[in-house]
Parts: sequence; structure tokens; C-alpha cells
Amino acid sequence: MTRIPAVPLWNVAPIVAAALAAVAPAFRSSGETTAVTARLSEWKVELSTGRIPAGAVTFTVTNAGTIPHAFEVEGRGLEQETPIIQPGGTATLTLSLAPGTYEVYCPVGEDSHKKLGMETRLTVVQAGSADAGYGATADREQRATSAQTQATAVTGGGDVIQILPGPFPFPDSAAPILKAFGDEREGLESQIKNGPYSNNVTAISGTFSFRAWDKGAVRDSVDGVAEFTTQDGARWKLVMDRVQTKDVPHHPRFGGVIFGLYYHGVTQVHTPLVPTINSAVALWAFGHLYRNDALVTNNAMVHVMLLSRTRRDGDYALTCWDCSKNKIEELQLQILPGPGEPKFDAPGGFLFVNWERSTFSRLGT
Ligand SMILES: [Cu+2]
Repeated sequence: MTRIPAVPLWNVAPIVAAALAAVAPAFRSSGETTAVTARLSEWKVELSTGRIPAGAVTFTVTNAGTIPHAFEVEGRGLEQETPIIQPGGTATLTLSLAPGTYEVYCPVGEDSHKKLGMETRLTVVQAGSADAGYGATADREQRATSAQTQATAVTGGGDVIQILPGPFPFPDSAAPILKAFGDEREGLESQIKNGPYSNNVTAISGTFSFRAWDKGAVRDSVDGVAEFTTQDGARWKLVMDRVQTKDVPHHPRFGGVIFGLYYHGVTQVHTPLVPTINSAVALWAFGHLYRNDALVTNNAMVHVMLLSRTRRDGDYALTCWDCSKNKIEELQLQILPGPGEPKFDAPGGFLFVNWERSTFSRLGT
């Protein structure tokens, strides 16, 4: 995941607030309620100040993002949160905080939003203490620790299945989630009826292995090859050597590669026509695609994830709407034509292949 370590403009506000507080200490006298504003978005939590005096505080929290979030304050035995806040919505939370350090984060998605960066820290100092105010420094130190490269190697194993067009088996579960998808909704509704997330599967053969790097603030990368023979006898080869980085609404690409993500299904992150899952590795890449040794495209759109098992043994039907607690061993490879390119010569015009018992190992960097 690429994260840019620059201090956002939003952080300028606390410096001004701190300066005002220093010349007007009466604002912080006991009995007053401190006002803090918080802004939630993908994937950060920004506070108007990182340091406040002990006592009553009211957080006014705005969801400036594109999916639902919430706001939680935790520390010193206290754990309080707002209800889920829809995009564009606001909620308030009034607490009485004793001096200490508190974690402030989005609790949505079993802490996966927190893991994606939606966390910060709040320091509460004794009311009237001289250093009430200077919150920005600690924030900056915290941000600087995230630029760390991680790498993993993934090998496809077990039964190999090709997923062919068909109906999505959990239409009622997906329907309420689809409401949030705006312009995309119509396309998704047609995919519920006949799309790539179906129980229409067939056994095939093939191999897939790759390495992926999450380079923090630098640039993510991928290197891998898949070779498989589809139901119709065509031999396909995919060579991945570069990542897709451009985020689109509901479809963030996290710089190309991300390790450890809870998404799909109920999360409103990526299509809800995949059950809710945890992934050890997810990536978005461009690929060179060959069919029977002839180049099809140098711009195939590729999505790969190693995820919690979603299909059962035997017929490999989708077996859970929430599969997030299952063992992570299903490797999915989905290949679509590049923008403006014709559909592939395959059922539905796409390629979707699973390796059902796959493994991964962390690499030295
Ligand atoms: Cu969130």
C-alpha cells in the first residue's frame, strides 16, 4: 500500500487552535467542554487537535469518505464509539477523559479500516497544564513509521477450477449493499443474474505463482506468471510485471498491493458479489496475456487475491456470504480486457480461475 507521508493541510488547523488556546486559557477552564472535530475518510482519521485538557470533550465527527465509517476512542479502560456514520453524515460523541493517551480509530470491518490507516492518537493532559495544545508532533512521528517494505511469495495449489458466467448465489444479501454503489449499481445487478461470481465451475489444470511487494510510500510491485488450459482447450498464459494504482470509488487499489485486507461482501469495499472475506495478499496488476501462444493484450486488467476459502470441496459452490473466518488458502485470478479492448474469446469474455489450496510465505526484503 502506498501512503504519502506528507502532513495534510488539515493538520494546520491544530497549530492555529493551539496558538489560540495559549493566549486564551479561560477557554480550557474546568467545567468547560472541549470541542474537537474529527474527519473520517479512506483511509485516515484526522483530529482538529491531538492534545486536549482532561475533562469533558465533544467530538464532532464527519464522514468525508465514500463508504460508512465510525469513530471510536479507546484507552484508560474506556471504549466508546459513535454509530456507523454514512458518507456525508455527522455524529457527535461526548466523553469525560482522564489524562493519558487514547487510541482514536474507525472500528468498522473488525478493525480492517484501522489497519488501513484509520487511526490516530489523542493525548489528554491535566487541565491547565502548560503543554496543552501541541498535538501535531506526535502525529507526525506516528506517520513516519509506516514506510516499510513487505514482500510475499504465493504459489497456487490444490484443485484448479474455472468459474464460468452464472447467477450470484446470495442476491438477497448483496441487494442492500448495492444501494451504495451509485452509477455501478445497474452493472452489478446484471452481474447478479449472470456474472463471474457463480457456482458454474469446471475443473481445469494450470499453475500460478508470483511475488508481490508492498513498498509503503515508494511503489508497490508484482512479478508472476500463470499458465492454464481452460474448459474449451485454449492454453492461456499471463505475465504480470506492473501494478494498477489508480483508485476509483468503492475500488481503492491501495497502491497496487496490500497485505491483510477485510473486504468485499458487506464492507462496501470492492464488489459485493464476492462474499465478505479476509485476504492475505490482494493486488491489482496489468498483464501480458497470451492465448495459444498468440499475444491477446499487453494491458489485461488483473485482480489477484489469496483469501479465506469461499467454496466447498466437491462441486466448489460458494458456501458462505460471510467467509471471513475461513482459512486463507483460496487463490483467485481474475483477468479482464484492458480499457476499450474487446472481450476475450472465453465464456462471458473474462477469465476467472481459482487454485483452491494455495500457500504463501513471507520473503526477506
Ligand atoms: Cu472506516
